[in-house]
Amino acid sequence: MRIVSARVIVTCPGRNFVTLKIVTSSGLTGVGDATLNGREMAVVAYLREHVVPALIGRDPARIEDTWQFLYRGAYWRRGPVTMTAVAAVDTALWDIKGKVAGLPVYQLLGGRSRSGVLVYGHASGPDIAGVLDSVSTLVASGYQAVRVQSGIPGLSSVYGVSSDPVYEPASSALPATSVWSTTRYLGYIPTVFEAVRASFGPSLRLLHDAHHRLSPVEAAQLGKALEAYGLTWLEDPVPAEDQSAYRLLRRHTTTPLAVGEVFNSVWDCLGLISEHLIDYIRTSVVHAGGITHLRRIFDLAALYQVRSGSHGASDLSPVCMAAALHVDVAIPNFGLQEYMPHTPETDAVFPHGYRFADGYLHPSEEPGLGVDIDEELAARYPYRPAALPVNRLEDGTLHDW
Ligand code: EZ4
Ligand code: CO
Repeated sequence: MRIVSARVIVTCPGRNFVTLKIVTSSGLTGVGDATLNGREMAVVAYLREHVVPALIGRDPARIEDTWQFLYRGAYWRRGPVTMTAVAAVDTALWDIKGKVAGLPVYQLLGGRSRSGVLVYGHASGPDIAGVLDSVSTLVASGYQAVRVQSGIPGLSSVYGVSSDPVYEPASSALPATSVWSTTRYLGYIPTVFEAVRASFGPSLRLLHDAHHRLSPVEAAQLGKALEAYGLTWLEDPVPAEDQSAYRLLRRHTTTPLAVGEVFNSVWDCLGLISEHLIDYIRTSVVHAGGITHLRRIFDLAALYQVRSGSHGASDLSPVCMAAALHVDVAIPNFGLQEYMPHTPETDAVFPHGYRFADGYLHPSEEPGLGVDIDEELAARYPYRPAALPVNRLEDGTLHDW
């Protein structure tokens, strides 16, 4: 069997998604997510210009060799654009291998280690009352783990908070501006968690995402202030590339830490994991080199009792979610999977067999990944440029978003 063609499909059923579809000489096809939010067309060009021509004629069974060929062979390694493109090819080849074997991909990864994949949903509100309502809605739909984000008095827009049921920060063609105050945030967030714990009791798992906005000592203060509320994790407290900050943080708080949604390779994770500076590694299939490389990261993490907590925001397509669930159900050190349902329009473009029940997601039992792209429907939603916002302090200084 040979690869005869590969199509890069861009579609915008409410938001942009990039998908690679690999076609083989036997007629079997495989799909991989290649979506990089706000930088979609860079990955499209990388795939169309540099990757797809080199795939034609290759044996689709040689997943590892193809990964090495694309990673080492390019000489220019790592980075979000490169690793998203490599991920798309790798994911599509695992899909094909599953179809050839007649098995769901998790069977090729060693089979089930658990009966389902525990997920966390997103709760948010403009203030404490709104947050409590939002957490109630999730709990009523079966969620056992909830990420809590809140509006902050005095700030007009805050990361993770939206009046729309579907949170979509990448909306305008050019970046919108949010205004941020760490002082206002640090003063309010502990009161939000105090109220949520008081209303929902000790067993609901609670998480919070600081979205890279704090200095090391501010993050240490927040971690300490939240200890009383028993978080499952505090996510991205400081900018992800400031890795020595975690040494300082660890000396001051036992709030568990989760990092990795902007990491692309095992090299980004190595120090934080091997020094026991984090508790959950949040790399994803689409942004960390596909199933092959994500599993390498999770195997490293397992040596240091670090568990997976994969990024699963709605800007990662159902193709990525389908692939993530096969990995999640198979690895020994699974922690938690992020889950934001997609819109009905997106679900229709990407028919899939995974399902949610009682706080868990379950991978498809179909051969391969159990997800596809309806190319005719996808063509009805042309690409619309959409950028992530930038964040400025109250005096106008550019800050991390
Ligand atoms: O801001 O996926 O944990 N989830 C997140 C996400 C990210 C977006 C960026 O594209 O932090 O909402
Ligand atoms: Co995050």
